[in-house]
Amino acid sequence: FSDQPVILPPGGPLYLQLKRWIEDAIAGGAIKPGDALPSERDLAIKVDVSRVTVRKAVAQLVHEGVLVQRHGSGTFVAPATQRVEQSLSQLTSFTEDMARRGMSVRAEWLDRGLYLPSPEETVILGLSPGERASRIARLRLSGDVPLAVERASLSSAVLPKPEEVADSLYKYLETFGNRPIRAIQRIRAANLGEDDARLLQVPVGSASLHIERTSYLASGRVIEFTRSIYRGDTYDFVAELRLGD
Ligand code: 16G
Repeated sequence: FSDQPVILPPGGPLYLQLKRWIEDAIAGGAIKPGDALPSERDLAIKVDVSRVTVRKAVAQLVHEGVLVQRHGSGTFVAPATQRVEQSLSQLTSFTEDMARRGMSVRAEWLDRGLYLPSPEETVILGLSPGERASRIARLRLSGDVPLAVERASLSSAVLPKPEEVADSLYKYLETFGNRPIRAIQRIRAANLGEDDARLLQVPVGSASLHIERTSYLASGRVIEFTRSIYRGDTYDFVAELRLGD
């Protein structure tokens, strides 16, 4: 933000003019991904509009995923994402995939607990009568960039203490000899609803990939049923194809 006076693009309500001005500043490179926006007060003074106008423009840009708000530290231009390749032919964990790319990995926990299973969980996980479903749900990030939302269900017999999963689910399962060795994965395109868009910090309606993975132990027992939502602007899924017989 230079010291030049701000000239808002004409047309429409003032908050939309300010919104467009911020969008143009980002598109033109005057403010870059990760940059902090001036405080609401400073911006109001600089642009010579009311704080209500600034708040409205910023709220809309946050809703659209252009800006992100971090509690206590302010408003920032959403970090740029780099696309990554994800193999479709190997049974790997998120943590392993990220380590292979040399990227950091972090989770924000949305849920960890034992629940009465849904009919779907009972059938897919092959739960016995009275057995609970152990659910873990988390937002998976690299640094500040959210990449995926994952909601996993396991039987309470294999994961009686979901709160003990600290980082990698597969690493945790491996310590009990329960690492899955095979999985069926189904991928479907979907537009993001409000809740998941907010978590992934992208505009509502953005493209995403909904992935369902059912994983099996060597014994043939299902160990995990996970629904993942991957950002469409980040992932390329790659599989090697061979000529069939
Ligand atoms: C991957 C799997 C997910 C599994 C997780 C374990 C997809 C679409 N999903 O994200 O099913 O639960 O890895 O990762 O690939 P973790 O060991 O790092 O927790």
